[in-house]
Amino acid sequence: MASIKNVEDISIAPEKLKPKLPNIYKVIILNDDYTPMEFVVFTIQKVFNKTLDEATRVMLKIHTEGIGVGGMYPLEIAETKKNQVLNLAKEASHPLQCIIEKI
Ligand code: TYC
Repeated sequence: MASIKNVEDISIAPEKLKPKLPNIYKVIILNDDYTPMEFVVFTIQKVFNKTLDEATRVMLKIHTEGIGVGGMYPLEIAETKKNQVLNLAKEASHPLQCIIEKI
């Protein structure tokens, strides 16, 4: 096996030197005709740690525009938040939908 005699002989691929930021995902909540507004506000407060005021604004944006962003996170956290929203909705028998999308 060839041995390295000089530090100059060590080469590192440029992509390995670049500090890599994690991919970030938007957690998007969708509007529907049946889920009560209060339930959406409650869910946004609980899952995304928002105040009543912030959660109400997000809910109204979803209600008027069709979609809204609860928060933005690395993949594993975004998946967890999405599942928390879907589980709360399922438990309460509401059709509230939530998806994640890479920025
Ligand atoms: N459109 C619903 C209603 O009128 C309220 C609602 C808001 C539902 C946001 C879902 O993500 C949602 N009751």
